[in-house]
Amino acid sequence: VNRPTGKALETMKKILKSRFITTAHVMFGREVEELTEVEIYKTIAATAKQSISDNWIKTNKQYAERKEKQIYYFSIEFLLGRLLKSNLINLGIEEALKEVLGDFKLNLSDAYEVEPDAGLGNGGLGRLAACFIDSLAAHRLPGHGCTIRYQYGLFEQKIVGGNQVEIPDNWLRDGFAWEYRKPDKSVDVKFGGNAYMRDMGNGRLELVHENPMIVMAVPYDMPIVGYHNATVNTLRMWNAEVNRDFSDYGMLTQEQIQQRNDYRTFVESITRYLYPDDSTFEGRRMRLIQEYFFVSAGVQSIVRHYKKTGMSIYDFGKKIGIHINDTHPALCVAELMRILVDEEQLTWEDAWAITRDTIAYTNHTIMPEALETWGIDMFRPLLPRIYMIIDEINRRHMEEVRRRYPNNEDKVRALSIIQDGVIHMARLSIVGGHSVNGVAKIHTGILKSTTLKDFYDYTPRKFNNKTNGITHRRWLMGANPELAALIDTMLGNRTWHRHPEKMDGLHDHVGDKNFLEQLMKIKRLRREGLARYIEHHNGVKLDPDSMFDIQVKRIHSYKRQLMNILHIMYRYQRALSEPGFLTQPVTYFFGGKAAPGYYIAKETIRLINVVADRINKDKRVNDFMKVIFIENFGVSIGELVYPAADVSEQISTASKEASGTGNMKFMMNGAITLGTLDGANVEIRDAVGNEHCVIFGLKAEEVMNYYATGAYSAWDEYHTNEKVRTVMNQLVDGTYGDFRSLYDYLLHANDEFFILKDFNAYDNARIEVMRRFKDKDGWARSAAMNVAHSGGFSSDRTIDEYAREIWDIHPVIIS
Ligand code: 26M
Repeated sequence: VNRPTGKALETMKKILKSRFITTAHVMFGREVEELTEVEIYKTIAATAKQSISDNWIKTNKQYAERKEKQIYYFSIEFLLGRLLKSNLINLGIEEALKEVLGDFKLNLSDAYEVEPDAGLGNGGLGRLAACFIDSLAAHRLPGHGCTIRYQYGLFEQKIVGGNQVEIPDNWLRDGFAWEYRKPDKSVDVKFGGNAYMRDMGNGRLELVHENPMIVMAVPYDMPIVGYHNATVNTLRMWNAEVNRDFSDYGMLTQEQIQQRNDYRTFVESITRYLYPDDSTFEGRRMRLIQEYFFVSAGVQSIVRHYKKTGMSIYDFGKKIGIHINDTHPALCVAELMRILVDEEQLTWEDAWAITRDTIAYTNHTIMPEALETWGIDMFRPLLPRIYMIIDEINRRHMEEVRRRYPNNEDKVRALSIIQDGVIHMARLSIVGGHSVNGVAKIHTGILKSTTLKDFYDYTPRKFNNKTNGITHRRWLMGANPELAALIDTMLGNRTWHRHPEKMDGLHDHVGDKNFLEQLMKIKRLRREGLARYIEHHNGVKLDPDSMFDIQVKRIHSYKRQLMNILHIMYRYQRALSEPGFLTQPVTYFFGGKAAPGYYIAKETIRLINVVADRINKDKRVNDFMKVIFIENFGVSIGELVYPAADVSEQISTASKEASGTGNMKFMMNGAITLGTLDGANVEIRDAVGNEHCVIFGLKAEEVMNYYATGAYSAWDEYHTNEKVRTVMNQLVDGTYGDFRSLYDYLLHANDEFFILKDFNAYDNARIEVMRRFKDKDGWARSAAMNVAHSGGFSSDRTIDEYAREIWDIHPVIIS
């Protein structure tokens, strides 16, 4: 499908216009001229839905008729952001609608801003899931999402007096335009009670589950629109509600009334809110309840739908794939076993073969404190039957391990799913599936050699790498339409829209002065746009010709925002004592949320804001440096930020960032990576070459050696490195108030992320970046090289690899 022009465009406009008017009448009983802002947005969304619904119905029908294998991507987070613009782009009607609205003196961009972000995720993991479903539909692949419909998404961040304050994200307040409630597809999810096997007398055992608490899971479906094709897949979000036959009438005793109230309170709390922590595992009971709730509802509804197609249950694994995004949906393994054994009456062996064929798992972290484990004490009373199943899976698994490694109880312990009273969810995911993948080459390498070494030795063929990607439709075509148009012009076609790897054709043009000039013009335009936003929100005026150096991501020690701000403090202090020290104007940006209970992360935010305030008011340095904290960073603000960047800060301690995906968004928009050899930075460096990025710091191997030998001392570093000592002292000598917590953290935790150790290397790297920025032509060439080689980081490439190498699914052409 190509963009309509001429007569086709006129016809499309006519249809859209009449739909738009009628929709306003039907939904609001108003003429278009009378609509409020929110009503205009909703009318546009409803108009777009009319272009979606036929294809959605067709897609579902044809998937069922053709009995194609279907993939279900289970993720406890889908960080979708706004959907109107990306839906219009994918439908190919953005231009036409813009013109139709123009006839009414309405502005489409204004309407975009009315939509709240669907913020059902913390960061990288949730945003990856969102990019993946976009790419699945773009490639006509039969793949769907399964998640929780949180009533409150990730909190909104306000900065008050330099501190982060969390405001509840009531994103459903005005209703969510893209969801369809499907009460007839509800399923029951059971918690608690008593589970045991009863002898049927005929030699068969039967499962009995007495007195469970029953929660009704109601699905809300969202259409996922393919790019310029007829595919519309589904993201199913589950909502917890009180059971069907729960009602408030009848004669009840005080005790019964109390019980009912308790039940209602419990049920309504299950899908109330998203846990705002993506870095440390806390064995919170409600989180386990959320996990089982959406897993059980999702798997039950998949099996129910599958059986309706009439295919044999023995073919389930050939026709259905279930992907578990990190371990949060790992209970899919046990839930599928439960359904196959208890409800479908399969033998354990048959059920197990099917389950392993069906399930695949992605690991997203090596950080030990993030790995999920559940104590049996909490787990068993809550999910008695699921516990029995995991115990049996493990018993059989252990038998096999002992056959393979006789008299090696160390191996048995390392490979055991249940160890010392806790269930290891990563181990369950590996044993219960046929594929385990990491999210960047270096990350997969570390999994194999270190974190999951015992499992790699045991089943090496399960392990594979799938380097992450981002959808270029949202992050380039949507966020930076001028740059997309320039690429169209330079390549002479739009083939890259569908085949982003074709962007590498730009490589032949990096010597073209006119191209580079246009590119730099667009970068300047985007910096102006961000500067306008910041002036409005922060009241700070910025120089759009300064170098925009940006670090936006969740605040976490291993991502080292602290190293960044300490280095800014160091340069500021040098500038004050050495006139002429600063020669390149730089604006430093930070953005990101801290988990509400993460004290060090919150103190880091406070330090950034205090330093920013001081520097931004200091006339002596203001022509050369400003520091900005961007409040409430998320998907929508990201769309404004990534295109404006000159320098992409990717400075995690090597080995700690599994992949990163912000690094790819920056690169695709022509920023130069200033980073460590961590996660996908390594592959970005390989794609652009050392001349077009700046790499510094300890290597992953060196970091891991220091951990293994304990040969690093932060105290020694502090005492021998004057730059480090001077700036560290400013945390406690009153220069910026009291930041003893950060000072103590660095020294007493022995600088666990090598901030002090990497400080000088970072200093040199930043000097190198500024040196390169001064060479305008060289810089433009580097920016162009980054754009040119970013096509391989489209999630379209990633999804093709999953489709071929893990899922074995194929495009289905919807006609
Ligand atoms: C789990 C249990 C309880 C509470 C919260 C969680 C939880 C939620 C999200 C834990 C981790 C979560 O996300 C981790 C994450 O975002 N990891 C990132 O995944 C990206 C996509 O693969 C990578 O690019 C990042 O490097 C990785 O940090």
